[in-house]
Amino acid sequence: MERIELTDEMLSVLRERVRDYLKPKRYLHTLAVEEEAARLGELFLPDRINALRAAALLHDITKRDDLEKQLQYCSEFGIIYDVLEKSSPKLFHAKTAAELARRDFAEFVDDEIISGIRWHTTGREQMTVFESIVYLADYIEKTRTFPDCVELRRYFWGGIAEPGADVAEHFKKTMVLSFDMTIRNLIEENAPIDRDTVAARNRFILELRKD
Ligand code: DGI
Ligand code: FE
Ligand code: FE
Repeated sequence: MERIELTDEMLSVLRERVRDYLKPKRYLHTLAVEEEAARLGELFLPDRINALRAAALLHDITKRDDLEKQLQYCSEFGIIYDVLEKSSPKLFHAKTAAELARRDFAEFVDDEIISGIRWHTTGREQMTVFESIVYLADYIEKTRTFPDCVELRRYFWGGIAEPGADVAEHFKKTMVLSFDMTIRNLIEENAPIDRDTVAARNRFILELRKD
């Protein structure tokens, strides 16, 4: 699929249309992810800022749906899942949001936007810069008050502000730290860790060793 050029007017329409899919608090989070993704885009992907904004606006559109509804989407869209995912129902929403966005918001998406939505929760091995930006924006957007999120936000923007900072390397280090935090919390909760999360962390660590 070709890349789509989203105008500011299209983003305004999208911003109103996604409101129907989100609870009020989630809508505020979504708008904050949009702003954060745009800031990160200015640093790392300046020609895709509006696409990043669209991915951010759509990333949680199935978050309010319960397990029954998630499973309904899975059969409707032919989404395959395993036992591990079924035991962690929070993992469904990234997959189902990607498919719902493709169906209900076809005129606002391209493959890059869909994959940004698809991988925003777990990450994956060899994540693209686009996927990484959506993932990180979700983690560090300014309304998040969870201590790890606050710490990661400070770590990332603090490192960027350092004179002579290697921004690409610092971005990778921030990604590793985010996975460390997520994995640590999952262990604390005795929850399974998705293989894509582990693969994503491993890949960023290997890339840092190469540098
Ligand atoms: O949808 P949001 O709340 O904005 O954020 P998100 O899509 O990153 O979802 C966060 C939730 O997903 C959080 O409760 C932890 C969970 N999660 C993230 N990675 C994994 C995971 N859960 C499991 N079981 N395994 C993972 O690897
Ligand atoms: Fe999410
Ligand atoms: Fe989110």
